[in-house]
Amino acid sequence: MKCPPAATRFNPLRLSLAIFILLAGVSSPVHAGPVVPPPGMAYVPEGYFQMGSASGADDEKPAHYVYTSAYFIDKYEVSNAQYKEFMKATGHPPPKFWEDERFNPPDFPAVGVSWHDAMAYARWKGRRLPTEAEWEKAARGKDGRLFPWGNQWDPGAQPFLANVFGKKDRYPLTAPVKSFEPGASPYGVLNMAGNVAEWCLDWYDPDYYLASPEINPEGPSGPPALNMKAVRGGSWVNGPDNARTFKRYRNDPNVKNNVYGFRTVLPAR
Ligand SMILES: [Ca+2]
Repeated sequence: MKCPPAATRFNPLRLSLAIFILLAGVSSPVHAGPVVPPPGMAYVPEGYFQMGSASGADDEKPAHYVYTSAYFIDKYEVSNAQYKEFMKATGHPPPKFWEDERFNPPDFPAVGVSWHDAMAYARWKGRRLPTEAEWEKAARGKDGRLFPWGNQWDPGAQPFLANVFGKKDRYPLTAPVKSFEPGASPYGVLNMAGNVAEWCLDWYDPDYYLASPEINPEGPSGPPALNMKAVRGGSWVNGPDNARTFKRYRNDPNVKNNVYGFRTVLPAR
């Protein structure tokens, strides 16, 4: 009796191999490749970073490790051009200083916005303001640095790294949101030191770090006694010490001035 040709002969070993390859292909994780942030945003991966400072002001202590889930954050402060789109789409009233030519060029940061205005813009974009933890991690990375670019800063030396008080950085007031590229943070986020100080999501509590959760802290659950929101990064009216990555500011969420702006966050899921 003749055997069938080799190519058509039943081969249990070959069948097992085929099933294995099929199952392996189905059960293997999909290799998604590098994360592609939405336009104008930077990706900050999940993980721990050092928050606060062991030797700074009382509200910056103690230095402690905090974990955040992955998120995207605006690479730039929200500009007047972007805010104009929001006003056009929603009828939201213009910020204070909207007609002030010193602050209103399209590529300059939106100022004169309250915390509530900033939140309204963020919601319109399907986003929110960064928590203090998200803001600080995006500014300083995981090595506890003092400034977005590192630990050293001579504000008069080139390249200029940030817009703080004075004219040495070429800007006596605010600067375009895409300026100071050499001062980018480890995640490529610009102007986390200076230019406009930035509203954060959290209520401000000077004692929050003494008992804050380790995972995704979001600040006190309700308004504490001070009834103020956190503000970060320092601005064009501050000196270098006040533009450190862990420096905490606060103010009434209704205040509108020409030194506060904001940027938005989108959780990465
Ligand atoms: Ca800033």
